[in-house]
Amino acid sequence: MKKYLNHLIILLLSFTFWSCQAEVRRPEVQIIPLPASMTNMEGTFAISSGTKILINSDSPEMHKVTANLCRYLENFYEIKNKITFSGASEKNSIFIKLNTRLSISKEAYNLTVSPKGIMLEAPSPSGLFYGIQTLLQLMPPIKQKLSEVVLPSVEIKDTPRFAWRGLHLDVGRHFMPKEFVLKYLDYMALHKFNTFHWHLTEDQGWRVEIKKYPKLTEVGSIRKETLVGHYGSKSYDGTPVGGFYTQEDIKEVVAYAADRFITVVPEIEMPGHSLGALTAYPELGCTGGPYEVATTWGVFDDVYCAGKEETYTFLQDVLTELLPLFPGEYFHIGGDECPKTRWQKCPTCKQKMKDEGLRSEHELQSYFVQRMEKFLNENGKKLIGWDEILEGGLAPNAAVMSWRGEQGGIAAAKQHHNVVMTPGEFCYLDHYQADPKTEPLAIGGFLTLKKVYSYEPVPPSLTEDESKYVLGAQGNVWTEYMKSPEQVEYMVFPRAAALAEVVWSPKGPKDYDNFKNRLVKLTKIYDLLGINYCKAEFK
Ligand code: TNX
Repeated sequence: MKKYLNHLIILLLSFTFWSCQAEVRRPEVQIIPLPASMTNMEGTFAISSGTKILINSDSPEMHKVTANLCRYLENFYEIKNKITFSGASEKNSIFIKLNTRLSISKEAYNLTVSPKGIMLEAPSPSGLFYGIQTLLQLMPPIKQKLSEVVLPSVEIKDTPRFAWRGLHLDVGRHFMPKEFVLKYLDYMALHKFNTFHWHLTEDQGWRVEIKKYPKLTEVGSIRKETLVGHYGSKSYDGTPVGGFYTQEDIKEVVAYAADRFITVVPEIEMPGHSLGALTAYPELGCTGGPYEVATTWGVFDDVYCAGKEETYTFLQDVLTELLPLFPGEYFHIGGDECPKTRWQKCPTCKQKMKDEGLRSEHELQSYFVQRMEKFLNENGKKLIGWDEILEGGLAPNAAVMSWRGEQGGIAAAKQHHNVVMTPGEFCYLDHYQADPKTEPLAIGGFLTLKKVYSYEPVPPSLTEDESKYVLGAQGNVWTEYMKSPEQVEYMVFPRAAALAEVVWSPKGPKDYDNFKNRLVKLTKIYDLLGINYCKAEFK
């Protein structure tokens, strides 16, 4: 009996040793955002320079999608692969198959890694692109010359939950160089975000070239100095801040985004947050100025005059130059935080209200937004604005971005208008993410990684039919307290990873600890890419 026991122990020990070895050889699968369905399988597949990349369609889009994979393999592991046109899979290959007859959603994909090879299939290039983003996360997060890259066998069937998976960037408060905007788009792609909301104009600076109105950038993009510390401080830094994008820059950014299946939604703020423009063209305000590009934060009484026809002509001219640069379906007109103080006293505004039968200044704002909507619709675009555009009556086809909680979004969805959820409590990435005592100065608030992860964009008060109007959610990045790209990265990551999972992965019970485990690998990728992320959750 004792003899057998010894045998049994030896057998058990060797089995444990063997399975540990297998464990070491088969890397863990840690993907963010979590795919809709995933089955781990036995074994691995090794990509080497002998692995062929096969594509079944020779279109430029397919080459762009595939280039993304090749670039990664070459940059990180110095592995170069041959791309070959082929209708069928082969041994030791990565087969990237566009299959338009596949009845899954446009951005969905199926990915199988097995000891025989890799098969990625999707009905559109965007699905293939997301499949490749997943494939990249299956690779080891190191930058090192390798003869082969070992991937765990896995079967993934993935599809996004929401169509609008957004990240925003305010370049009005602090201008961010074009080179950083391009990086931001790369980081978005890694997380499968597909909408970049570019907030281009503000009280503190107008940031886009408009050929018909050169003073917008010559004058309106420069503020003489900036408030030091929190609102209420009397101290200023004495340093001028400027910066703007030329229309050529815009084209470059939009094309770069398109290569990553990201739509750029520009925002030109109106009727409020417009001191940059008013300083350049004071005749567009109710009092006629003079105005000054703001040096502090908050909400200002001086806004576009809603009574003057010149205001509408000016804004339509601005949009006429910008619309051809942005191929997406939505154009954001702001609409938030517009005090009615000047309008109440302005004879031109009062006259306009009388002429149009408007009973309140809120109705005057609604009239303003409706005129802009009509113009946008006539030019083939849809209007989106912050939830204040509900006040005084929503424009007929407008979509609403709900930021003051979810109430605006709920009201709009109940009126069968499209909605993007960005409530401050869950989506404001400018808020503190850890103890303010140990964090760099931020605007305020408190939004932890865990809280972002807990967000559910469809409020329970909506019926199933009304829920369909919730296009998705977005993280907002207001840059009052972010002076540099590094600071933007610090505030955005890793909270954007939590949000990516909110908007991509299926609804259902969420396991935060599991997410945090997977985040370890993603942060190693951040390290490789040089992203300056916040480590408060990893201490
Ligand atoms: C509110 S969100 C604003 C922004 C500020 C932000 C700071 C919104 C539509 N307006 O102008 O930058 O709060 O968190």
